[in-house]
Amino acid sequence: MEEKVQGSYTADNIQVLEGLDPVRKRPGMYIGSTDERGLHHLIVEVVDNAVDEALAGYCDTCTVEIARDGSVSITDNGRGIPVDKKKIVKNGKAVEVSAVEVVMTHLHAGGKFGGGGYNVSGGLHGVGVTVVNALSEWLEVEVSRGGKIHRQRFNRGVPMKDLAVIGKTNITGTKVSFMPDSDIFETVDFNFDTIRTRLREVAYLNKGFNVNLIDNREGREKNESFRFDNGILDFVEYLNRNKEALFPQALYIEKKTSDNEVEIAMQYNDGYNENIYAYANNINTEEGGTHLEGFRNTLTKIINDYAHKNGLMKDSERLSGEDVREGLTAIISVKLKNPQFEGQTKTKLGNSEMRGIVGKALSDGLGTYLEENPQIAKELVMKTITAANAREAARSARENTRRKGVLEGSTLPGKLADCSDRDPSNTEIYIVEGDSAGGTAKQGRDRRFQAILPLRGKILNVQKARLNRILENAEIRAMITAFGCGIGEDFDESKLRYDKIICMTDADVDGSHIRILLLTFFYNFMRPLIEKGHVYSAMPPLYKISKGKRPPEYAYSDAELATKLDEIGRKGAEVQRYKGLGEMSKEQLWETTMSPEHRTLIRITMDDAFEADEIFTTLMGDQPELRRKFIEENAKMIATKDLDV
Ligand code: 0RA
Repeated sequence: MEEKVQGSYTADNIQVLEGLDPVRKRPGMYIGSTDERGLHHLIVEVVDNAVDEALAGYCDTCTVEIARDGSVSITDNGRGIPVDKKKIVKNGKAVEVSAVEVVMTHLHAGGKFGGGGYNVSGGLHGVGVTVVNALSEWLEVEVSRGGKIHRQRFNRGVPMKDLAVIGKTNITGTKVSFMPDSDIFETVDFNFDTIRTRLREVAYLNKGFNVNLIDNREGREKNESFRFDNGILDFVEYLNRNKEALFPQALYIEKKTSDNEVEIAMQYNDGYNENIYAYANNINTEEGGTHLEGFRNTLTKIINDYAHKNGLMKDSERLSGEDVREGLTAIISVKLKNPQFEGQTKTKLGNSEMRGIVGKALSDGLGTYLEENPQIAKELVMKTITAANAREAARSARENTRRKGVLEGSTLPGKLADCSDRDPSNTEIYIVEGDSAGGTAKQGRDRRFQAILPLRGKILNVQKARLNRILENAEIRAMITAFGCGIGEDFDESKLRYDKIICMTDADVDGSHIRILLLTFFYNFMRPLIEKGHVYSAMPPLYKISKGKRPPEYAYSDAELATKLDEIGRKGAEVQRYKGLGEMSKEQLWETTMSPEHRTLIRITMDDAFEADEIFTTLMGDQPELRRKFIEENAKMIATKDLDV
């Protein structure tokens, strides 16, 4: 029911009616995209409101529940959205509606009406629950506040009725339930794991905050709860869980003022990667910003100062930022009143004061820690000096290899059987596992355009070695020389000697492992090769099926073997299982795996390579069980993937 307002009203209690049509017309502008990512963003938007309430000190629990019908509800125990009446102009008329309705139907009205706390308003965030309402087939909001339960329902952002009281209560809070609009989203099927990852992050970033996730969908029933009393300290220990830590416990620094809050957690491990995540108001600032700069600059300064002051390093020497961050896992989380988000994806913090605030917090916290723990401090400095020396060694190793022409490809490796065509756009190189398969491939190939490079055994895991060792590795040097395009900063696609780089490994677990190691190397040192689509995986068959006089058939999986046997009849059929490529005759290898006419090649995407790299960087550590499982999965994935030639 719309009530007419009598008499005059002042400008400041009139809100301009901004219909929700723009949101439905250009959803991407408000939630980034209408794919799975955008869909899950709807939940994030509502959860952020609950986190806001938590930051303001009014809320400690948030529950996300997926209903049987696929809709989602997010419940919090915050103050509840205000329910008092507001004067607005609606369809050209001055009317009074509840604050709930204003929040739900007016863009930018979601902001708190005054009051303290930090406002989450970065990037795509902060558009709030209004956008969720606009993009939902239906949305229902239930507010417990002032002793009463209130409810209102909307269809595609349009209120069905006014806010109504439906009962009594002695708690406060908000429950928002919604069904995403399938006219807008490519998919409306929520993924438990995607939500889980984000909720876990929220729980880590807000210590003591309880987050529950419940899936009630038929056959997918599941639930999980997160609460981390040590917040980002627990986060860092989680990230380092498979590594050998240098500090017995992660270092935690916290500094609060009335205007802002800085938290830092850090722990070194025995690896070589830098793993630093920076957040501002719970938003992952992927593009970095002033808080990250403050952290980095100060870290370099503190460690150099300590090393000089304690005679661990000559005054003339200096550790670089990279040296002091080698093997460092850290989280920097800042909360501030008016965050400025900049950059391409609005995930770069711009508030210049945060540089000094984070720097000061770190120098106080880490400074004290180093003074109080001289043994650890010394170990840490020695580690960074080792890193500096290794970096220097790598630089000269690179200089050397360059001088010797290895990186330029002037002296080709002895094991390479090159092709005769010199036009790179026509040629391809097969990276083959082992000398035996290499031999067959050399005999079976078309030497005009196909080159063969056999590698001995497993190649080096580049995630577990420093650059100088990587460059000393014979197999890696052979690849660098054969490809001719250099590595890292020196990479030059125009010098690439082959159009296709084809990993031809056995169709077993070891073969998968080697392929992943190769991808990890390409991803880290020759990434444009993958980005430009030069890297492929060959598909050798697993089985040969012979029967009578008919030409042999090949199967690439157990499932395919079964289907083929059904087709041709099992009786009299003979099945040979290939244990390795080396077991095939050169004719068979050509026919099944190398001839452009018959073979199947799988182009490796950045996603594949990223996944491989990710596994070696963070997931596997030294857990053989996990590694085995992953490799088996990967073998399956490659075998079942849509194939394109
Ligand atoms: C506007 C003002 C206040 C709280 C909220 C909105 C609010 C919104 C949502 C959305 C989901 N959960 C929420 N909880 C709170 C401040 C209320 C006050 O000052 O009492």
